[in-house]
Amino acid sequence: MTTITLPALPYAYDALEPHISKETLEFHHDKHHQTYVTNLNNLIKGTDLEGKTLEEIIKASAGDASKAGIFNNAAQVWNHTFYWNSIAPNGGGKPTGAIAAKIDEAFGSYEKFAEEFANAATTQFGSGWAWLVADQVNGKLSITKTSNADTPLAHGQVAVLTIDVWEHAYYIDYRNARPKYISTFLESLVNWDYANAKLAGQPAGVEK
Ligand code: MN3
Repeated sequence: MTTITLPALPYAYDALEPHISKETLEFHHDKHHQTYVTNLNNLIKGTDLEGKTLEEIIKASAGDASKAGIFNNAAQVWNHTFYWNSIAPNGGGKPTGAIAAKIDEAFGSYEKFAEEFANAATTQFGSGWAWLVADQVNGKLSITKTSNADTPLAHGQVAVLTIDVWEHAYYIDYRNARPKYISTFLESLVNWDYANAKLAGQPAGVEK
């Protein structure tokens, strides 16, 4: 039976230094992300969700209290793969491509977008994620934040970009300074090529 697997990081473990260390990526990918994959496979084993795609598992378990453990682990697998692709070496700064115009249209300017995104990521109380999402129908961009494992995929939104604001994402490199991690994400890490691909609906991700 097919199981859910952990995708390799799309770059070397030291590729994001000095912004995100090799040590952080080794813990975050090889330990945290792997644990969600392992837990999910254990939870779906022998159930009707075994053999389904990750997206099918997330949608089938969202909002079902009896499947909360499955949803939490499945969504965390998906969210983390999305996050690895949302960042890249030599990333960050102003967007290029189609998303630049869409951001101006939705927020007024890149600076206004950056301010709102940073604000959402900073004010997500406790563990969670901040997202740039597109409306499934009209494609309009907006910013949202989700708690713990929750994901735009469970709310009919198209994810375009995400930042993980669980403490394990930044504590080794930034200690408690979440705002510094967020500003570094925006200035030096955002993968606008990936965001453009998600916006265009291209299957550029490996989160499936
Ligand atoms: Mn994480």
